[in-house]
Amino acid sequence: MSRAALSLILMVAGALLATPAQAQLVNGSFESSGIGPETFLGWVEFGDVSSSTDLATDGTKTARIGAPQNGGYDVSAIHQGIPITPGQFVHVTLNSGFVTATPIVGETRSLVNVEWRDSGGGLISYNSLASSMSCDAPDSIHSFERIIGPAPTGAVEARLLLGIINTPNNQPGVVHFDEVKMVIIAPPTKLDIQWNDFGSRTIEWSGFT
Ligand SMILES: [Ca+2]
Repeated sequence: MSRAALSLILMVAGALLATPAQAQLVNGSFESSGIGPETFLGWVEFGDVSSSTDLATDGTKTARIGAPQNGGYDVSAIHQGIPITPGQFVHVTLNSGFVTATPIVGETRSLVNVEWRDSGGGLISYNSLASSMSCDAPDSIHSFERIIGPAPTGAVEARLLLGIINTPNNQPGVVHFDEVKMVIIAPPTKLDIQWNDFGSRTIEWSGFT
């Protein structure tokens, strides 16, 4: 191979590696295993995260995430981002639930956060919602759907964080997620904003970043 050809190949490879994050989430059904310490391909994790077959609605696997119960506002979660520009909105859909053997108890609840990140990876702001709570029936699936935005000034990434949070009372909980999607959409109409399938269950957390 000529030096020029090799150089071209290296340039192409470099361009591929430098390509920004994809416009859609990878492995939102959690069917593909991760590399190294990560349980799931495409997702970064921390805390109590594992693969499960309970409550799968697509394929055979879900992301099983357990509350850490370390005496504070403790979080276990997975996260993955897509590129965004200021003013854009994201449409998030997913299924979540818990099983009878490991219920979500009391104030413990799932987290569906969209974090707006700047070019240095710094957190600008975030929107925090809950998809599963202790008042839900066990062994049932909640279909969560929400339009979130707009992305603030300086945002280059919309990072979806899925997890569970317990309060200092250390109540337990394990949540399962499946069929997770987040896509960029055009700015919503007034009708879109009025539409809300989640009722009064929107929860804003100010103590956790
Ligand atoms: Ca799945």
